[in-house]
Amino acid sequence: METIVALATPPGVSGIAVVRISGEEAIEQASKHFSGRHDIKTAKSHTIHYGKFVDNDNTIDLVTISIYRGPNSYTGEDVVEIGCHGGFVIYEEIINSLIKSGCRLAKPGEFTQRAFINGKLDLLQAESVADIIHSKSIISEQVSTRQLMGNFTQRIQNFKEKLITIAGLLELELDFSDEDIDLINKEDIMLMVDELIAFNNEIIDSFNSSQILNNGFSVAIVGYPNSGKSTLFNKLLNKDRAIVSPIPGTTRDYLEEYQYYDGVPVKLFDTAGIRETEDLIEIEGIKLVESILRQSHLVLVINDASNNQVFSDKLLEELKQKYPNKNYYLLQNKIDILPVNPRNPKEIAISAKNETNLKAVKEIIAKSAKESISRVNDILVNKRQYNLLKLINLDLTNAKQSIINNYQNELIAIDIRNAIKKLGELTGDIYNEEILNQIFSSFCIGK
Ligand SMILES: Nc1nc2c(ncn2[C@@H]2O[C@H](COP(=O)(O)OP(=O)(O)OP(=O)(O)O)[C@@H](O)[C@H]2O)c(=O)[nH]1
Ligand SMILES: [Mg+2]
Repeated sequence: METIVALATPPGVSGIAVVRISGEEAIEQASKHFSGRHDIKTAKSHTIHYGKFVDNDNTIDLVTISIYRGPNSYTGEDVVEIGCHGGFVIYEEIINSLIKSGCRLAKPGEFTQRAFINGKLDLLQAESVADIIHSKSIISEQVSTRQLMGNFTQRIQNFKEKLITIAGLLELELDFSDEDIDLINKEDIMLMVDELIAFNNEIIDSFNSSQILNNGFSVAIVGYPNSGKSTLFNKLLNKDRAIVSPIPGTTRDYLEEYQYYDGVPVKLFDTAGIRETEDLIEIEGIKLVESILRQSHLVLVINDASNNQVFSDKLLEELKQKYPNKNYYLLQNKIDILPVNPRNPKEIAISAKNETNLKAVKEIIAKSAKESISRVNDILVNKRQYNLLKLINLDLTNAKQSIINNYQNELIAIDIRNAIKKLGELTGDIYNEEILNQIFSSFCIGK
């Protein structure tokens, strides 16, 4: 394996930065550039050395060098971590000197990929490294950390062992098929398969929650022009982010901002007012509203109640028709001009401008966001895992159907074997180059 090098910390101004080297020649390469009290070539594993990092006769920086000898390192290979000063210049010079003397710049995720290949992490754990690095919320960070410690893998392994037992018994029974021996009761298989499907569904459900934890719970503010969408957006964010004006059609593009509600990241959208218009830019903006509605979890329809209370009822009905399965609230705005009585619990009277009753709006966002992640349990899955789990469930459902139809053991066993194979792909017991590249390319360089 070639010896690879990359910056392991984010680039930028900081107290220290860490350059990581991994591979057979890691220690040798580092020693070529190190001048300190000891020769690091003979240094023991897990020791730190202070000295100069030099390139030819130039001192680049005063550094600390941490030595990890394989297999007791992150990647399982010899690893050297160089602690240097932050900023944009020093680490680049250090990396360039190392490349000049024979290291290669690491590809995104290559350190973690090597850790996986050397058996330091399984695939689920490797993927959760990416999730931890990218996680936008504390809750998702905690779940990914648990996953890194192997919780999910353990549950999946149990799952797999049960299936292997079933498949084994079914196949064994085939050998005795002349003798009419029942090694395994079909009803017992049904029960086990049902249990596994339920477990599987639980994980599949948590996918949606994990999407929300990683990408945010989306809340769209929509309505006719001039209803007060941008005013509400600004008040919720506590800053003048969007332009507010009495001219209808002020917001053309959409605006998007993150905010935390009870630890859940919420993505708030301000959108262009919906109306018939000849204005081309406005038409484009209105088209964008549709794409935002599609990805939203909660939709706040703002009505200008000073027009009248039922003014936006038609719009609300149309949206519900077009985008069902979303949570809708109708906010009656501008009650400072004309007070209204809400007609149902999904209608709230506010004045965005005077901040009247904004607390109720915030509570709705917080409550919906919180509910949306209640399915997370202990398991976070990503798109690859989610797709595999769905396919596994299909195999299991087929197996179940074969039992119901009283098909031969052979046919039932085939579906169960298929499910077992996919479970192997899930944990990475079975993998191919393509899957690996796809997973690790989503990492950043240096991870
Ligand atoms: N009296 C009163 N005026 C409000 C209230 N909320 C917003 N307005 C006013 O209504 C006008 C339109 O507000 P915006 O927030 O720009 O409305 P919008 O829905 O974003 O409008 P478009 O971007 O054009 O679709 C502005 O003059 C606001 O000051 C309110 O609660 N009470
Ligand atoms: Mg606006």
